[in-house]
Amino acid sequence: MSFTLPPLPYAYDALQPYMSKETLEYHHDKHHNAYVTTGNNLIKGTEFEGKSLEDVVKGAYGKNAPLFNNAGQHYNHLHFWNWMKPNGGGKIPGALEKAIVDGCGSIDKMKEDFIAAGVGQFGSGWAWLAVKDGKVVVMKTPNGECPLVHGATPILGCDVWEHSYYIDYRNRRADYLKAFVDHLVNWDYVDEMFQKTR
Ligand code: MN3
Repeated sequence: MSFTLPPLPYAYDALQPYMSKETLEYHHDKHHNAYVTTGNNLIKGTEFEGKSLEDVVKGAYGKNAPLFNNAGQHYNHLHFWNWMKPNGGGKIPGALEKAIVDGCGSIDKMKEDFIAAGVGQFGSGWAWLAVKDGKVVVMKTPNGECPLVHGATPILGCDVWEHSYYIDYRNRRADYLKAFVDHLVNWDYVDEMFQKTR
């Protein structure tokens, strides 16, 4: 199975004013596409050819860094586009809301910790909500890593590489993360991933 780049699940201008058409054109069409084509070149002839994307990500971690970086970023971005929607943020589905309160203390605390994780990630990386040992936790990872390689299952991630926000927010990463949490998150998709961990 080779990696393919699906179209964005909404129009390029659908997330404005929180994420611009220009950002999505570069981020999806250039950055994500590069992970797909580079990943396809790197996987050829390896033991990972024909495996599921999640198995490639987990198997290549610590073993084949160039392949891991590209497969990991492909996995992260496939979900990232779906973790956002126009008019996002807002109501969190009931069972997920309860699990977040149980794991993080409160919804406000989860948002605060999620933003702090993204701001505190030195250099490129991701802020996450993940399920670890049955509990919803906030995590952060560098570069193309995700919770899958740290014994957890990601249910929400925010890309804090500069290519994700610099056109719209310049150096203001905290403002980008706040806009992501308040106006972009597709909690139905987060809930879908959460339900699969139950
Ligand atoms: Mn990115």
